[in-house]
Amino acid sequence: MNSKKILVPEKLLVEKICVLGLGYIGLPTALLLAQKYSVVGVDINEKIIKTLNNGNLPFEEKGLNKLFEKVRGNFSATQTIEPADVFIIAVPTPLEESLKIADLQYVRSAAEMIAPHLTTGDLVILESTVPPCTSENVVIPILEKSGLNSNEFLFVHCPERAIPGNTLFEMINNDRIIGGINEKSSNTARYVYASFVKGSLLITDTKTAEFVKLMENTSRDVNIALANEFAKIASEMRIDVWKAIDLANRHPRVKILQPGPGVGGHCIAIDPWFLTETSTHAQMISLARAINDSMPNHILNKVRNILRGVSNPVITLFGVAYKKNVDDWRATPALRLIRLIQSEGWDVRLYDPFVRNFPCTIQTLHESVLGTDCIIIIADHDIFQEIDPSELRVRSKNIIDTRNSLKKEKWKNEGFAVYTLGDGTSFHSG
Ligand code: SAJ
Repeated sequence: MNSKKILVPEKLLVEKICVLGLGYIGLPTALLLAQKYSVVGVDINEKIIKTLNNGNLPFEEKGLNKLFEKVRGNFSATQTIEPADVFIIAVPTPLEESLKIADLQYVRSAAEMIAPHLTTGDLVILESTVPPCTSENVVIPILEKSGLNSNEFLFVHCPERAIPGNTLFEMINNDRIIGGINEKSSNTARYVYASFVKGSLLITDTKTAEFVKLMENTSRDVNIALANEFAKIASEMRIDVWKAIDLANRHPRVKILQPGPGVGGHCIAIDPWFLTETSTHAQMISLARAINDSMPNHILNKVRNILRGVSNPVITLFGVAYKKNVDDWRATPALRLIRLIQSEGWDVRLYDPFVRNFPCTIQTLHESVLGTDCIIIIADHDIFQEIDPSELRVRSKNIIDTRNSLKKEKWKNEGFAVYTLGDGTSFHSG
């Protein structure tokens, strides 16, 4: 047995860490670890590697630039994996849309990349979100192709919990779950994360860790679905759901989330399916998914009502990111709404000052509204508050606010009809 290093956690020798996947989670994690360790970031995307090696970041995130500047001496980016003491897998787990199951191809190939470099006592950390038992049934068997069996290397699942838009703060301050295949694995991972995590590092087994992560995101999805259902019911009853939710949340044990145009992003719209794929008992989870996915249709119904009789309508979406103040547009409900509008044969224009590389053209504010009949706010970026409605050269003055984000009077004073989702007066789908 090749005994490359001392494996007593309290005396652990970790010098080099290899992070596979330099996306919204992998890159911040790599840079936080580079404050203490020598870190190599690996990504199959050549553009990301070049961008980083030229001293730039591939995406924006609060505080990341400053951290990057600080740790650049300890961090390098490459397309090929290198031997290390710790390997962290932070690659995406997309949804196989037609089957509603996890597509594990990136997780598999990351494990395949690690296996030839794995030596006795190395620690492998899986951060990517996966269906329960994936560590045991998929990842560890691939790592064993190294010739080592699972008691010769260390393995934990340590799901990330940070919220895009506040990633660094949450990576440092949130509690984390560490699910090891044995005590030594968990203790070693705890030692590594303790270099930057101020929250508690809570130890469990791998399967429970996988399940906990999915429960967290699923509970948020179900809660948002409930808020969306409340919004529709409140509309029927001419009640302002936003005020009603505020009041209900004054109960000490009630925390209802906010209605909106649907749930996007790479996590909450996807992870709940990883539970339904492994169980025959899931019912509420898929119903919540269906409710949230139906919100763009609900909005379209409203647009149909507003624009009845208008020939060749033009509709403008403000904010195609999946939520406010981020540039990430993965699984954004805007995409579904765009398709629905196009299938009506209507013209759709888009404005989002943050989003890049979107599949449809994004225009400037004034181009996007020129001659439009209806503006719809999808992601309520703070910057939209600065828009002066008197300067917009629209054809018809209609604005739909799916987030209850507008200062209504400002728009009404310029002659706009303001329709707010769930406000009890303006958003009836009939
Ligand atoms: N949304 C609503 N109403 C709400 C809250 C959110 O409609 O009240 C929508 C958002 O607009 C967005 C979607 O839900 O389209 C998801 O946004 P989010 O802010 O709820 O969550 P994410 O996807 O940015 O990050 C989540 C977080 N999980 C939880 O809060 C349980 C984060 O902590 C996870 O690390 C992340 O998923 C992940 O990577 O799994």
